[in-house]
Amino acid sequence: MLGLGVAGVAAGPYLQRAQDAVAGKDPTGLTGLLPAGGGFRYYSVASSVPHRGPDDYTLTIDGLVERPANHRLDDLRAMPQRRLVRDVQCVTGWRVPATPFEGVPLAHLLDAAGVRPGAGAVRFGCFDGAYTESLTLEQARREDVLVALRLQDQPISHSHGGPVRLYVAPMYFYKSAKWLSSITVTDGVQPGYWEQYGYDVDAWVGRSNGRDDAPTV
Ligand SMILES: Nc1nc2c(c(=O)[nH]1)N[C@H]1C(S)=C(S)[C@@H](COP(=O)(O)O)O[C@H]1N2
Ligand SMILES: [Mo]
Repeated sequence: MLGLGVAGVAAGPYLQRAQDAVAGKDPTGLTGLLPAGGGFRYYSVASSVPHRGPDDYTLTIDGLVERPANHRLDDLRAMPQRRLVRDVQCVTGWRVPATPFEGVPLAHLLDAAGVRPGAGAVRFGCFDGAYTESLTLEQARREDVLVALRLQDQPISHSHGGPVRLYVAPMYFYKSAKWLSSITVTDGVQPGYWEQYGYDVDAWVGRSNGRDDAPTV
């Protein structure tokens, strides 16, 4: 526990520098600079992102599963929903307290697809065509990981990654991939977009931020 806390503090400045370095290459020059209201900041590594809604949104589930699927927005809305109220914490320091997210538990979608024996991880793709994330299968099955349809009790807006984004409550917000379009079950973890620039693959929000939701083992 103590080790995790110390690692979190030590990693902070390094991660900030990593993000600054990458922001310098951002074609828009806007990444991380635009306040998005309500304490959020707007982040996108892509300069423009298409809009998708009930007529043209699909979430693909594939990879090491028995029953690959394409879910439309209405399909997702008809599934069991869970609402969580937690603090949002970006690794660069900004935080939005007590933020409601609501959506389908990722574990429900994985169970519906039937994860094959031997699978170990999940990779997430986005319809911005650029961002990726991943989780171990054990992390992905946590009850506080959602395929989110609602933020602050409203449908998720385009700028917040709507109509569907991932929400990984116990981890830094970079894990919560916006504009989610695919969930691929894989053998092992493939580091996501920011993780290739030095962010932790295991992004537990640590004690240094007043929380410690990491496993105690
Ligand atoms: N597709 C996509 N998802 C993303 C990002 C991104 O650039 N593209 N940025 C991540 C980071 S670093 C943060 S802090 C949050 C920001 O979410 P917001 O724009 O809704 O505040 O989205 C995360 N998910
Ligand atoms: Mo972030």
